[in-house]
Amino acid sequence: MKIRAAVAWEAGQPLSIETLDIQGPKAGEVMIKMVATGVCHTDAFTLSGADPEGIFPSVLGHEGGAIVVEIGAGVTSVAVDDHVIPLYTPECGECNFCTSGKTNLCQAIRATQGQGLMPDGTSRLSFNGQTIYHYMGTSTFAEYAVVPEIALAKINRHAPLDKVCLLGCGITTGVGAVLNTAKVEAGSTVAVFGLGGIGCGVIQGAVMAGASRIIGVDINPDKFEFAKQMGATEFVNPKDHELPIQDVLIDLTDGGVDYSFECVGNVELMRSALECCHKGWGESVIIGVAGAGQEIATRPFQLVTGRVWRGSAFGGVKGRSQLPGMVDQYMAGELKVDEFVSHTMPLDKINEAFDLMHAGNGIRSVITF
Ligand code: NAD
Ligand code: AHE
Ligand code: ZN
Ligand code: ZN
Repeated sequence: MKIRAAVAWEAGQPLSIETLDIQGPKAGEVMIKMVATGVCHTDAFTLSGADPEGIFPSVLGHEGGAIVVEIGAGVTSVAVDDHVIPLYTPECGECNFCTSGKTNLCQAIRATQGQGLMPDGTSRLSFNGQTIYHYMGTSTFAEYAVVPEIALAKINRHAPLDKVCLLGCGITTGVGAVLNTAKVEAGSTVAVFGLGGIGCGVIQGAVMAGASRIIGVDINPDKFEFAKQMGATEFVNPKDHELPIQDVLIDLTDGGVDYSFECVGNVELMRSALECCHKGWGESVIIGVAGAGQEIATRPFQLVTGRVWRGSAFGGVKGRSQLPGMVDQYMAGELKVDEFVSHTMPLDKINEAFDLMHAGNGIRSVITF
């Protein structure tokens, strides 16, 4: 079948809209028709060439909302017409990661996913016979995608896919990092570094957890208004201060915050986020993704004296068992999603979504098909 897709031919170049060939689903696979997809900073990160796992040419995108159009042999958990969110963190329910009770990082298909391939080691996408690689097992910047069955969360069919697509990454990652990874307690003080889609998801999670103070940190003051709307109680712009930002936050909170979240992908900021935590108990969660070769540093004394450094992927959320419930929470008015959509545009304008992100304009762009 012929489909339109935004192809990343090489690092650092804009996406190019092409007509690709897509093969139907093999055993254990499902073909989905994309209704909408968000554009996450991780897509821009990979397109930039900084991702050690970046493969070109590929179809990027991992924040989709879609409808099942064809199932491969042996598929039982989804059927044609089901509404689904593709999962870059799948859930097989059987691997030792899934059964550990300690992580959402299912490893059943992680190796091939990282190689831009389906679990059988081949791609379903091509251009005039040339292989085009999958991305994060989802490749949502295309009219159709073929994904493994274990990488689909079946959701409420009444949920608007052009909104809940954002639960495929950004909002879920932020909210989940607070509730699942950090397990923030009521009354806690929280600092959020980076007030984009992820940071504002963190703010929403912190409000749900009953945090007493939620301090937003960003170098772009245009981000403060939406963050305030989400529940941030105060703001710090590092550009307004000569002192290191961790010292500013320690002064502001009488010794440091209970929890901090790095939602930028900047290794210097990761250090600040750790060091602004309270001696004895403060915990910092790294969510931002840093480029190839970059490393974090701090004095070990920071950890010896009780601060904790953690990381979180997809907010610690197990996609097939937990994401449908988050969609239902949204439908019940308990989770904000619509507000995160700043711009909506068709696939052929997708490079504008990347331009808006780089310009710091808005929170999320959604591509509709
Ligand atoms: P975004 O572009 O929407 O937001 C990033 C924000 O960081 C912007 O508001 C920007 O002004 C701010 N910022 C940049 N430099 C800063 C600095 N030095 N100090 C303070 N603020 C600064 O990006 P996003 O989509 O929210 O993604 C944020 C990060 O999270 C990215 O690194 C992305 O790859 C990563 N991410 C990780 C996961 C995960 O599962 N771990 C999931 C999604 C995204
Ligand atoms: N491929 C990169 C790391 C990219 C990364 O950390 N991805 C996050 C999701 S970001 C979504 O916007 C993730 O889930 N990581 C866990 C995993 O298994 O990929 C690298 O550094 O190699
Ligand atoms: Zn993402
Ligand atoms: Zn698994």
